Amino acid sequence: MATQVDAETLLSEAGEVIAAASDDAALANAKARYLGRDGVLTREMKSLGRLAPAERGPEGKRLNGIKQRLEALVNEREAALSQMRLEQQLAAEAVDVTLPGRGLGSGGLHPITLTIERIEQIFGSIGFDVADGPEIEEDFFNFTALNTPENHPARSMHDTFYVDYGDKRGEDGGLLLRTHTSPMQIRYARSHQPPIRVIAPGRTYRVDSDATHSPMFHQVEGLWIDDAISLTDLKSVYADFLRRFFERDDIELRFRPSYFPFTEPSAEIDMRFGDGPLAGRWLEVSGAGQVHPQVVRNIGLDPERYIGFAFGSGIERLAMLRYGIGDLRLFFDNDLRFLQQFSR
Ligand code: 2NL
Repeated sequence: MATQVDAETLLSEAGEVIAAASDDAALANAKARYLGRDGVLTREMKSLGRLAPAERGPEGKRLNGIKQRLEALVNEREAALSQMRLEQQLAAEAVDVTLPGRGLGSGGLHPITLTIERIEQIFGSIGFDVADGPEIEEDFFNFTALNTPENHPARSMHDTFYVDYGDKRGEDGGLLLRTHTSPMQIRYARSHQPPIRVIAPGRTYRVDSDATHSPMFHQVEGLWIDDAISLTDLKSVYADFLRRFFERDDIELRFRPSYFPFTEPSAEIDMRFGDGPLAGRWLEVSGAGQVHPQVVRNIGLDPERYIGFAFGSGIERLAMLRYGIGDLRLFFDNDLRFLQQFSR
């Protein structure tokens, strides 16, 4: 009994099955069907032994020829599938190099920075210098020079962050995160001659954290000392500042008696808009006063000869009033949707 498989029929049928294999798994199945251990061709090969010896040689040759052509068909299909895969991948990963670039997103200044720049510009225009100084400060410049008694509650660890900083020690012993920007003014006043006319904006730190207090916040202080600077000058300077800061002239000021160790007399400055959503409401915007004679002495001047005023205002508060911001924490959340509203 002969292995009478017809080469052309087999090859054309196998050709169709192999060509229809649309992925590696289908091709492996097709290959197994013709060339595998239970495949059509293998079966034919196995039956060679039943042929007459004289027929085995030619028939074996014929089957081998078919096998080679089948293998060639499988290899071709394999190559075609691999080429298709590559083309699909290239199409999926195609980059359109003709598109315009995305560019670098432009940064912007933080609203607190913008507010500080605005304050510096206004005070600069009336002759105030800008002081700078360390945020890690010595006890002397933060408290002692400002006439703050040794037992004052502000000096307690409940209110002030103290810093352990190797063997670096201030005159009175400790280092701390400055609780106001006054120490910059003390440093400035001790190294300049009157008239001393300076503002000191910057970061300050207090042990306080809730919806309306951040442990880090910003202050601007002002100091003007000469031989005849009075609270009258404070009122005109601060009124001018507020009118220019808020860009309106319907602003009223009110001084309320208060107490600070570094000024005497001391006052809280309230302001009131004549118009708009806050009209008629007194808003506290600053502490202020006449520089205490002991502080004048501590900066190296004779209080019999020199006199002046100082004030301290919260920058977040001024920025919130100017921009209509309702929540202090927005300044520190770093949410771009908030911050981008201020970049110009
Ligand atoms: C407040 C109070 C104030 C000062 C700060 C000051 C600075 C020197 C001398 C004297 Cl060098 N005084 N600064 C004076 C009065 C009040 O700030 O509650 N600010 C938010």
